[in-house]
Amino acid sequence: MARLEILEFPDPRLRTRAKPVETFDDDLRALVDNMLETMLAAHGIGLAATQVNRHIRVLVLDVSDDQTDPRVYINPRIVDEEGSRVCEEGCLSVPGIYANVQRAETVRVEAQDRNGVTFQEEVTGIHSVCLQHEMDHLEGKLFVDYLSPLKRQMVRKKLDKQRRQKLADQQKSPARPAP
Ligand code: GNR
Ligand code: NI
Repeated sequence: MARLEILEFPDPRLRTRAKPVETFDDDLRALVDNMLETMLAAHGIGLAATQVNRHIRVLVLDVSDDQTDPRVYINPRIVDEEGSRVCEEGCLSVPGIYANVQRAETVRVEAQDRNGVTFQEEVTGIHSVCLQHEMDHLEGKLFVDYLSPLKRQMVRKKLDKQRRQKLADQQKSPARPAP
């Protein structure tokens, strides 16, 4: 297992539209395991392959309280949806930014598991919000796209500032070289 690098906004690779998975092999299962490890290490509740620069239709979730319920969705599609709700969202690719987004309240999703077996499931609450957020990633879409252009500009500036601050901090106390 390995931790993968997570791309960050405004990286243009996050805008890639993911292609369907056609082969369910050991490479795919290794990607799924690495995505789960990366998501848990980053304290995320979901991760799309797009975020780790793999442009295929794979996403993982774990919305359980103690992160013991990993879920895998390959080639997911929403077959039915109902209601709407607004939820404050965050994203591992847009660190430190939170904003309200309107989504369907309940969705019925059809997807394949890591062995290619098709299943259907109805999800609601944070599970539904997170699933829709991850499916947006597979389309090259980010939650900040739902904000006004002015707010999105503010997000860019805040991220730039965070990155400059991080660099400055690193220069103040550089990591000691290995002996
Ligand atoms: O960890 C995450 N939390 C979250 C909170 C509210 C709505 C969506 C999410 S998904 C996010 C992880 C992530 O960026 N997945 O793409
Ligand atoms: Ni995200």
